[in-house]
Amino acid sequence: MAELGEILGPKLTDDQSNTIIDTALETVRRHLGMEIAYLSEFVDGQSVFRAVSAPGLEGMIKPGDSRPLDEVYCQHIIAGRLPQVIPDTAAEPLAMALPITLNTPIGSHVSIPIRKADGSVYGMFCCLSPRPNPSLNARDLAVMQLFADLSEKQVNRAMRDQGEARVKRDRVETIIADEAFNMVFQPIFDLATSQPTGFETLCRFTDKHHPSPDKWFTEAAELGLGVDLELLVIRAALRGLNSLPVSVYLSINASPKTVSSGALPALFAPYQADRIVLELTEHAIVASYDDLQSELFRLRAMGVLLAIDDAGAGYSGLQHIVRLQPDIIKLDMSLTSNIDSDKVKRSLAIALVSFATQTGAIIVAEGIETTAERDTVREIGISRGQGYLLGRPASLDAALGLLASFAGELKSA
Ligand code: G
Ligand code: MN
Repeated sequence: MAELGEILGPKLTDDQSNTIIDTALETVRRHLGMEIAYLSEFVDGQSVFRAVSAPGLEGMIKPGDSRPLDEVYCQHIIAGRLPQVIPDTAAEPLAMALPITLNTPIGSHVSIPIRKADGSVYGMFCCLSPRPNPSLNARDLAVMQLFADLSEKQVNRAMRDQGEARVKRDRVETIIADEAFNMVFQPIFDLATSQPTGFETLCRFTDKHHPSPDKWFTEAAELGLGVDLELLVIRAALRGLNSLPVSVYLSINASPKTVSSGALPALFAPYQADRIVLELTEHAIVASYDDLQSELFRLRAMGVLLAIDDAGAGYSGLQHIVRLQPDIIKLDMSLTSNIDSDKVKRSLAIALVSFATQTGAIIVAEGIETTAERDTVREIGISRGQGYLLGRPASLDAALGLLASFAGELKSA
């Protein structure tokens, strides 16, 4: 695949690619002083014109038109029954025997087969004139070959991109159809009591094509399947609620688009809404704050708590926090990391704690990996923490085991 990528060069848009082919056709046609140049594709026994340069002759030939392969020169040229360069069709008995030669008429003809990456014939790069063109020679063919090669590259590039898009779509559709993922649960601790108070549900896909789960959500979103995938994952995450004690909440991730879709209240309805925290990611672009706000209002009226995820990660500043007034602010792990030794991060966290105190919000420090980080965030007044030091994302059984171990600790205390 990498090899093919190198041969075809960097990605171009379809428009850029079409412009290259159109320019190649026009250049060759003018160089040879002929009336018509086209790039065709063979489809189901037809020669379909994909690109055409024939100023003033649009009524005769235009992109999308087709001719039966039996009636045109193409197959005879590929089989070697007709030469690639025909300065005068009158000198070629086979050409003269084809009705198209006199009907069109075709006086001179030059053509080069265009091949797919696997070597099979895609179609033809062709130039023709109603008049004979006695000057046509091998050098003209060599020049035309350069432009045909360039066009061939574009054709193969477009086919590669279409193939990749199809593979991508198949991959995401399979994941959705097979629900090919597991939910894991990462504990969120109350830093004052050192007890787990809730769990963030995180999705782990069985297909490791993308090692990071985020990439699957991004890819699904690119294909217009982002909301479908997120809703499926949220449904799976919620099932965990029934197994967990009522004092424990679940923190569930959703993009603004999924919230705005209006599908969440129905998904949440069978559950105790005040045990659900909805984590809205800060880096997600908000298309309409009005739609988002009205859906969030519905959800919060049900008792759902709102958390802003990845706060301080620097994607969209403090927009969400100011506009949405969340119940919980999740401090991004980039700010927690080394907070014990980094004065600037510490100052920002202190400012957020002050903001949270005044607005009645709770802060959760994400990504705590060391005791020094944990102690620092606790010292500056952050009330909850999450991270590998405290507990890794794990199965529901492991989450229940963790809770049981803490219940035992309490009993024995
Ligand atoms: O964007 P969000 O905060 O929802 O992403 C959480 C991700 O961070 C999960 O994939 C989770 O596995 C990972 N994660 C959770 N705790 C830690 C941690 O302490 N360190 C690191 N590096 N990653 C973590
Ligand atoms: Mn999250």
